[in-house]
Amino acid sequence: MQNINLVNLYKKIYQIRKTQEILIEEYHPADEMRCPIHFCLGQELTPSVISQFLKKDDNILSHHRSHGYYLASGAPVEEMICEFYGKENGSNGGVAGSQELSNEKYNFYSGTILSGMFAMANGTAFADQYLSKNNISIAVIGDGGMEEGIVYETINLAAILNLPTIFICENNLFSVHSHIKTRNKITNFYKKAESFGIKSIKLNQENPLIFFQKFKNIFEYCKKNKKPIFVEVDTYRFGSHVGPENDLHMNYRSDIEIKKWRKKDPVLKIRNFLSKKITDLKIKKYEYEINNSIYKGIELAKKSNFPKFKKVLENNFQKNKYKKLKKINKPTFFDTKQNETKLNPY
Ligand SMILES: Cc1ncc(C[n+]2csc(CCOP(=O)(O)OP(=O)(O)O)c2C)c(N)n1
Repeated sequence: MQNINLVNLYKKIYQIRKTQEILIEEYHPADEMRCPIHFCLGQELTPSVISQFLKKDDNILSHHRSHGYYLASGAPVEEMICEFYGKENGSNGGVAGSQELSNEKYNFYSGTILSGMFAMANGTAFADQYLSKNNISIAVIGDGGMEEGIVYETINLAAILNLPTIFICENNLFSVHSHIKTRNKITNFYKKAESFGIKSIKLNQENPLIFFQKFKNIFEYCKKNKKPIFVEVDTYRFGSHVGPENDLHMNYRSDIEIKKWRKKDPVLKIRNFLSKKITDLKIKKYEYEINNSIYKGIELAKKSNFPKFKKVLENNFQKNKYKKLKKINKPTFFDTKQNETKLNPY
């Protein structure tokens, strides 16, 4: 396989997985992270592959299951952890927590309003198009998010304006505890997206190297043609919908189903590929370094300060971003010459 840096890919997927595992361990009984957290155990492949193609000024916008995409952007793990502990050196100054996690320096944004970040990506992609920049936007939501009306307005507008965005649906079969088949007659979301006249494909995680190659083509398509593309990924979350606890007692899925997905874990598959290229000792050294940085983040978070109330008020973006918004807020692409409707006399 050409152009694949297995070391970098493994380091990223391992970092995402291990951050989840360590934070799950740390959550209780310490209870020092006081925000609800949607862990992405099992869903690490898409963000780690994306991280291999992202350019510095590309935008990445994610739903609530966001840690993988935060780390894919290259933003520091320590700042993310400090954010979960509500500390002033967190990526959002300690006031966002997990569900509204962002890191402006790395063009990473997430939000808890289901599907909201799809629509926001039309904004970032339009800004880049308007300013004649070559960046693209990557927007990620889940299968539950695909049931919101705003998704289809967003895709339609992106199609009409040729907005350079990779729209991704991480289809993990569940919206909280409801199975996709109880919620949709037609479960192929990529077909629905295709009906808006954009390129649309479906991927599975069976072979991470093929998955990598397909994403390479997706990035090339979006960058070269400056057009939107939709990708549906079949995936599975190993943990509960929210929080560190197991939710098997809810009986919405079986232990056997989870074990079946665990057997084809992409993290292990990529480690196996890598072990054919470099020694196990070398892999363990990388793993050790990553574990260390996560534990250091926790240590730092625990001894850092909570933000001062007055400082928190400075986060009101209206004050420091308003001038920029005013400048860009000129009608440019809407048909301003459209004639006003004049009724004929009766
Ligand atoms: C507009 C809106 N409606 C409902 C919710 C509550 N909610 C949070 S997560 C979720 C399920 C999301 O499922 P999916 O999009 O498949 O993502 P997953 O959690 O499976 O990753 C719901 C309904 C919300 N956050 N926003």
